[in-house]
Amino acid sequence: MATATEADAMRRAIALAARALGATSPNPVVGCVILSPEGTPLGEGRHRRAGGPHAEVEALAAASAAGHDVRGGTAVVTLEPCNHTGRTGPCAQALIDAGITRVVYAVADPTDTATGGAATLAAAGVTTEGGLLADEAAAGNAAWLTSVRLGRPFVLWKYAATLDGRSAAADGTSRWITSAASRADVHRLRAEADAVVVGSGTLRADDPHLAVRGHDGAVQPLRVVVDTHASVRPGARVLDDAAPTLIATGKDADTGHLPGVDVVRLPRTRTGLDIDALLAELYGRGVRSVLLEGGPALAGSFLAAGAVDRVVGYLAPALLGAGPAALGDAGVGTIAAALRLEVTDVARLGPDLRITAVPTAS
Ligand code: AOF
Ligand code: ZN
Repeated sequence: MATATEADAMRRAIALAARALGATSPNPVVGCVILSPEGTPLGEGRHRRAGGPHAEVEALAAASAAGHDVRGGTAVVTLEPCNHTGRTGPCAQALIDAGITRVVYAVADPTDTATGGAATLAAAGVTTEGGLLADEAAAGNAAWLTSVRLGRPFVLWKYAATLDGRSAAADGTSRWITSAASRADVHRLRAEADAVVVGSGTLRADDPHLAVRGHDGAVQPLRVVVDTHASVRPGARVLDDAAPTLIATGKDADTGHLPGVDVVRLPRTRTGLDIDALLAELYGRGVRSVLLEGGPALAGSFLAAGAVDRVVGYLAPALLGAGPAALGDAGVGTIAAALRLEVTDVARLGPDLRITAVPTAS
């Protein structure tokens, strides 16, 4: 059984891991705390970016830099220590070499490449215990774990609407439906995502910038415009150099007006570009989490393709009575086919409500 001290250390490790959200793709976020045999924290670390040291190695280095002897100590880590030599060496072996005699982890490593760390540790005589605060740690790594399971990026669809579900007024104006608090929260979602995806209609209507503001050190997400006919203007704000940008367009689109812009050509479907092909392209580029920011037609295509894993709606206490709905055609023709969701969180942000929901398994 894990001790209360180890549970506290795991909470700390989960918090450390969360700081790296949005910076580690295609890798998970991982945090680690090294405890002395008496339960005193000796060093802590997190995996900061792919190619960099794993959390365990950073924590061991921190303990050693502080002059601590970790022999006989315990490593508390949010993910089962890896067993492979990838861009860095295997953490299981690093812990064994350092003289760690107990390892408590939250979630098993689900990848074929890295799995097996717990068995390696046990074979070397290290006590191992998995599953401590597993739900909390898995929630912190939800995007990465989902991407490993599905072989495509995790997709979060975010929208802002009035209480009657409209995302713009009848004349097309939409600045600002939700409060500054809600908009700041969206910047956090962007900072945590590897890519931000919008459709060309949103680009035409709002000329959004889509870069992250107010998060020092955040890795800028890849800005992706789904633009079947390559209608983006060369001066669009999304094309500036604040963050990388990818224009996804149809096989036959003319992109002569976009020299130097990163363009990918994808197959078309009846309603637009092939969403599965888009997600496969992004996955191949290392994207593990996508923030889908609209508009209504693109969100409908993603939902119709079964490619939304979480919905975050910002609802402002305002009514419009006319104007475009937050969601366009998602292939639902009758009430029995409604896309049913389960609400996982409700929060108040300034005057607004933020509702988080996940599709129910059908
Ligand atoms: C750990 N601790 O901090 C991380 C782990 O790209 P590489 O070579 O660094 O390996 C990445 C894989 O290792 C990743 O897919 C996941 O299975 C595991 N990540 N493991 O013990 C860490 N980041
Ligand atoms: Zn590792």
